[in-house]
Amino acid sequence: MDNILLLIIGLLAVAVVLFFVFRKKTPIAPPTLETKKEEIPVAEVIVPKVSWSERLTKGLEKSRSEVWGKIGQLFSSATPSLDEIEEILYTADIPTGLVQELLGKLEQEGKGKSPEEIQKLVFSFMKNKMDSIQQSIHPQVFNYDQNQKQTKVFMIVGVNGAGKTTTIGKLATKLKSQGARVIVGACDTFRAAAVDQLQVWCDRAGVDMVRAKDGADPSGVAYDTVAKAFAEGYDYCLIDTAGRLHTNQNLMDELAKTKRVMSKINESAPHEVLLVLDAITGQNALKQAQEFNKALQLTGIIFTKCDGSAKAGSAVGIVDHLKVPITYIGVGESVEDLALFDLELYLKTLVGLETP
Ligand SMILES: Nc1nc2c(ncn2[C@@H]2O[C@H](COP(=O)(O)OP(=O)(O)OP(=O)(O)O)[C@@H](O)[C@H]2O)c(=O)[nH]1
Ligand SMILES: [Mg+2]
Repeated sequence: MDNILLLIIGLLAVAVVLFFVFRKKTPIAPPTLETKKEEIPVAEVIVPKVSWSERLTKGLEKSRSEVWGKIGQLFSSATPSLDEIEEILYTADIPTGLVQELLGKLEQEGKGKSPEEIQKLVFSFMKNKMDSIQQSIHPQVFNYDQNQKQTKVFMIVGVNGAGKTTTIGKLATKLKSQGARVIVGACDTFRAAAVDQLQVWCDRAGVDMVRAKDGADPSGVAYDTVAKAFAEGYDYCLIDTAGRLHTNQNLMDELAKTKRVMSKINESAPHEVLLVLDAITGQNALKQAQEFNKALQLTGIIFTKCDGSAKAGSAVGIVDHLKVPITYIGVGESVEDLALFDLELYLKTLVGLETP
């Protein structure tokens, strides 16, 4: 009996020891470090879509406020200031003949009219000067048509820094977004940086580019690009050229040669020879245009940087004298800042009349 009692006591003692040894430790909860996630309000970035008409209005602001938009007010006042009008037209680089013609028209038809009626008079004067030349543009050349059979070749020329490469970048992007297959020829082989600049645009646009070694013959690059464009059925072939002074005969001859070699691939090439003119150049732009036209028989003008000066109206003198239409107009550095030239919209925006 005593033995049994001892055994029970022993077992109980062992159980108590085991209980304390194997007692499951309650894990100590770590300090709560969790910080309440703050709801950071995500500002919704709404990039307003700026229409072309708004871009043009902004781009031509200087020319409108300093020159063309003022004429109605100046002429309709109690003491019409013809001298002042004459002066601002000259500072805006409007050729003498045109200035005198416009002043004559204002004197004949503008007396007693409201500022708005005078603005309309200026508008119709300018339109009359440009309309028939602008009609010679074939807009279908510049807009991609899925059914087009043949490669269209555009050769882009101009003085240094006019905006050739940027314009080609914008054009390539636009045409590609219309669905066209585009190839670009980097014929400004004088500067490696020029080719790299074009490469950036082409990569961004997702279009192909033909480049040669620095210092290669530019007409050779033009030939290779046009040959590839025709052989592989590209829709558009855009040829960038090095900027040059219109007074440098050797460089102008080289440009004429570049143009000639393209026609060896296909006699219709280049379909467009487009001179890029910087609006800031004003009166000198006409001189440049005349020389480039003499060497290359231009088919159109691309009027850039109209946002940079009050001289955007000088387009009227250039078109009137040269009889070459403006095909595109540029009012800034982004792709959306270039568009096909619409005479009515351009003139209305320039003189400050209501646009559709
Ligand atoms: N504000 C403004 N700047 C422009 C416009 N078009 C081009 N530019 C700027 O003008 C500068 C010269 O442009 P480029 O395209 O390099 O001119 P380029 O004719 O190719 O120059 P070269 O190859 O050196 O002869 C660049 O800084 C462009 O961003 C425009 O319509 N408005
Ligand atoms: Mg360039």
